[in-house]
Amino acid sequence: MTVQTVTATINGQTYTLTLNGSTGKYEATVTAPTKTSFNESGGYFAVTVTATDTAGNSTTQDATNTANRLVVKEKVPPVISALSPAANARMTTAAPTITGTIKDETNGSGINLSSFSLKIDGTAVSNANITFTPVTGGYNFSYTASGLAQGNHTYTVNVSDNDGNAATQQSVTFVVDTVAPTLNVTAPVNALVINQTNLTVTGTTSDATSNPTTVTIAVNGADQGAVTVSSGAFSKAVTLTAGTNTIVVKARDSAGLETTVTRTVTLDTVAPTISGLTITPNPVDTGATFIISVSVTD
Ligand SMILES: [Ca+2]
Ligand SMILES: [Ca+2]
Repeated sequence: MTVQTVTATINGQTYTLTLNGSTGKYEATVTAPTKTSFNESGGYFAVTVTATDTAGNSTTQDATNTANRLVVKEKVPPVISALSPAANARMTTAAPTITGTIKDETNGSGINLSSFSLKIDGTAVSNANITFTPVTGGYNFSYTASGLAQGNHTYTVNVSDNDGNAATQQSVTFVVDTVAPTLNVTAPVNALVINQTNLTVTGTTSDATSNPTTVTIAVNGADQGAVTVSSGAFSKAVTLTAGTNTIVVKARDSAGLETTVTRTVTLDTVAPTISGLTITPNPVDTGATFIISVSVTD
């Protein structure tokens, strides 16, 4: 008999195959579905071919035949986003938590978790130690590092989708700084007693990891305004009030860690008073002793 029609149905679309005279085969050039087959049952689109002869007999071959399975891959890579710590962030813990989001596009093949890679300073973290929380289109991930040394650290994140598209690798360098700055207040010494209203507070500060440091000075709770720190040295003139003055000097590194030094300075501008002086006896015999007695208050 004579073949009348040959059709192929793929993803709900039916195509007519035409006879290629040179090969003797029925052929069609078909545009692939616009979505991945990854999410289809079995991971493929069934290609159902039906041949009908002029007598009306027809035969159908479906995807139980493995050759009738069309695999379609999407080409859009997943995206790594919302990474923390951010670039140049200063973490005041040696055990920062690294978090981020990995998502594939809507109707994409989805994140292939087994492809996920987190490296810290080039050392891979076992995925078994990473928490993955499903979100639409992918996952949030979270890993708490431990024992990181002071200074720079770089983590890199890689992931692919189920169709093998690799995300653009993300690499972030941050800083661990758990050490407060040094602060040496060279003047005044503690418990200084002076009779000058003006006092210069001087000192030095430094930080091994997060220079520059900033310095603030408060006298009796009143901030004294900007303090210039040059090569770690600072000097600030302040005005004392009579009596006890509490001077609080704070050094703060760029990670936000603070060191505080408190000095107590007493301002006394009032001279002592002398009263009630007596000389006994007076007059006194030559060569004899006498006693001077005086009241002095301050
Ligand atoms: Ca994709
Ligand atoms: Ca520091």
